[in-house]
Amino acid sequence: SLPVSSIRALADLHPKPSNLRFQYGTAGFRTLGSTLESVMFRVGVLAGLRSKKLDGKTIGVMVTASHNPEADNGVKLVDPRGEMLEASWEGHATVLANAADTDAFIEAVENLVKTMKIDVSKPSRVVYARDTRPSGPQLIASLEDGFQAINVEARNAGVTTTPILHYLVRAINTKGTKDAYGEDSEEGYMNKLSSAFKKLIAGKPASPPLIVDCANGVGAQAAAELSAYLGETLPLILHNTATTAPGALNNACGADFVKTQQKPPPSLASHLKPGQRACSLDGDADRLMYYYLDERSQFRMLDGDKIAALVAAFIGDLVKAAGLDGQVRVGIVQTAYANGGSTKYLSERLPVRCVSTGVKHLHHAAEHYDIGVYFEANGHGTVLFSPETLTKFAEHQPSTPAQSTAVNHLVNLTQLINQTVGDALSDMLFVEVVLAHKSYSGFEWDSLYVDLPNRLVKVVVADRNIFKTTDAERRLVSPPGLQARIDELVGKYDSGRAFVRPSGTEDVVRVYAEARGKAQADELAFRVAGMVY
Ligand code: 16G
Ligand code: ZN
Repeated sequence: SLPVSSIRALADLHPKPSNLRFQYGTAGFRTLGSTLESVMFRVGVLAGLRSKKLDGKTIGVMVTASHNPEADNGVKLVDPRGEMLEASWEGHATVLANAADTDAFIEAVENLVKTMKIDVSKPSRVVYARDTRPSGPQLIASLEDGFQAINVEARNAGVTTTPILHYLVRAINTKGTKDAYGEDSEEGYMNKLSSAFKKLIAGKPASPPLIVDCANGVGAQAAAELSAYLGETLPLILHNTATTAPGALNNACGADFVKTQQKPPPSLASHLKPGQRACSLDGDADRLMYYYLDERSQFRMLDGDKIAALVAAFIGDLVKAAGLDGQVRVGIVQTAYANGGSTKYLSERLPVRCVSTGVKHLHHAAEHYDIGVYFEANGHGTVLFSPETLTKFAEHQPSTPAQSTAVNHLVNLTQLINQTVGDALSDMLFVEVVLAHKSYSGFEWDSLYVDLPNRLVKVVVADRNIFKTTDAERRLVSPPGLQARIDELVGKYDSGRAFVRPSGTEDVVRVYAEARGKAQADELAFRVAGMVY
């Protein structure tokens, strides 16, 4: 039975702040770090229960607030295959986090055990990690109390990136099976990625150095390690690596800064010469933005959509070259934020689906293809290879040397790509492979298609819950009548497109607009925002 007295004693040390309500949203729990102690404790207990429910499989717990300001923190759970927590458990997490006091918490735990039919005598295993935020150590201590409360076998993965934690979860759970994902250590991850990379670029001319903006976060550590594994095969010049400098994390740097400000981090300004390519990681290294300066020193951004265009076309070509065309279906998943230029380019080549914002939606939809490529414009994305596809690669009898080479490349890509979740470092290596194979500089890559001018605005409204969407968030069903007015307005703009959706991470409504010209896109966005307000 549940160790109620142990839970009680430890829960009493982590009382819930009475004035706050927590929600397990698209990115887990995320808010001011100093308010999260009770949440961490309770998530520790919940992770143990989730593991028991899944017969002792290892569950991941990542303490991070990604690209948010340094004072924020957060926590999310990772399911046994390295994927996001199953959606139905998000509600359980929210209920546990909001129980008013220890008694209510214990009652909520008992309820969960009963309704989910959890056999509490099963073992429970968890692997956990944190990013470099100053609030991390104390929050980890609360989390560990949660593990202790229900006797979880907990493995501390220390300070590492979100994607490495996801990798570890999958590696641990597949150890010794035919689906073994890799050695369950950070070295195992580095080895796997770097050796696949070296095979993929063998025989290609040496890459010019790549500037990497590490957002002053945990990616700095991982990138330095990776750089040592890569050696001369890919010279990395790391910037913004001040992981202990107060206030530095994500401050005027990182992938989110670059994407939202549409400019390079000021700290890189003097290092960016025309033609030099660079990329930015976010605070937990699961998002990636590339960019370069053109010959007129204009900043050119290569965002998640451009990455999708580059890598999806490459994979599609390899599948053809391998003689697997028709047997292996490659498809792409985007969200409504994907630039219309990218959607047009991609859908002329491969099937494209649009789904709601949030990694879990993209990931799930990508699983329906034999090879599913998904990227959000913000730089989060990966490629999924179905188990049947892996078998096809293994059993395929190439009829020419060219086919054989292409299959080998595909197999090496399955090793290079972190299929559990978007991974800035893995995606960076993938991009570098494609650039090397195609002999592309940033310029040729950027020229695959032209971005439509666009504008994103946030609107603070009295109640964002009245905004309800359909059709992968591209249309509003509520408030009544608003969508018809938006449609009428959009119709007046050349290549106009606009949509309104409530944010899942902030108390705002977001308005996105695109049009043929920059001024038109801005105008459309602000006029729609005016209707929402
Ligand atoms: C979260 C999502 C991200 C999405 C963003 C949208 C995950 C792990 N992260 O950060 O994919 O792009 O939310 O935020 O799912 P919004 O709802 O505030 O626009
Ligand atoms: Zn992130």
